[in-house]
Amino acid sequence: MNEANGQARCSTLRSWVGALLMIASSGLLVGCGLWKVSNTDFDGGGSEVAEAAGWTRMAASQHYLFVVNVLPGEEMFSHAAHEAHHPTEGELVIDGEGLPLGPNVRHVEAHVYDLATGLAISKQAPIIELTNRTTGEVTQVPAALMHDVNIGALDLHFGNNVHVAPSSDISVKISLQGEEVSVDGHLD
Ligand SMILES: [Cu+2]
Repeated sequence: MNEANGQARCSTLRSWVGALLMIASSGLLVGCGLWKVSNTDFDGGGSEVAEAAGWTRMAASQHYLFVVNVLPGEEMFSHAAHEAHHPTEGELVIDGEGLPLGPNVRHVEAHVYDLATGLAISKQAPIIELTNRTTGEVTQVPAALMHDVNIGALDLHFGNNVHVAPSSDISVKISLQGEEVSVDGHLD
């Protein structure tokens, strides 16, 4: 292994250790369930009553770490649209098709990491299913591969824009290679 290779591996390992520490610091690495969850809610604009505009959850299965974000809808750009318009915010779709924005559209995404290597999974798309526990509606989220136009490849993830009725409790189930996690949250 040459020195550059060694450094690249070392920095991958460091980011993986960082992710583990984030999980551990959430205080939820207890018990012996198949998966563990960490919770971070954020509001839409700093109001005193937290409006859940979105949230982040982490869960691990036997071989994968899943970081699930539910966000306000994001504009998604194909390579051609990205070249033509040079957007300063939104997401560049690498593989698949981005669904349009609209009323009550949320951006549901899953960052999936191989627990053995710490590297982001990009070759195999997970199945992403959103269940609205308030309305009973079940939505398959087409797993397009994308990353933020500013952050670039470090943000590689799967997901899409989907409609979610306001004031809903939702569950997001992610399946990959026979392994499955599910995370819950509320959206105002
Ligand atoms: Cu995305």
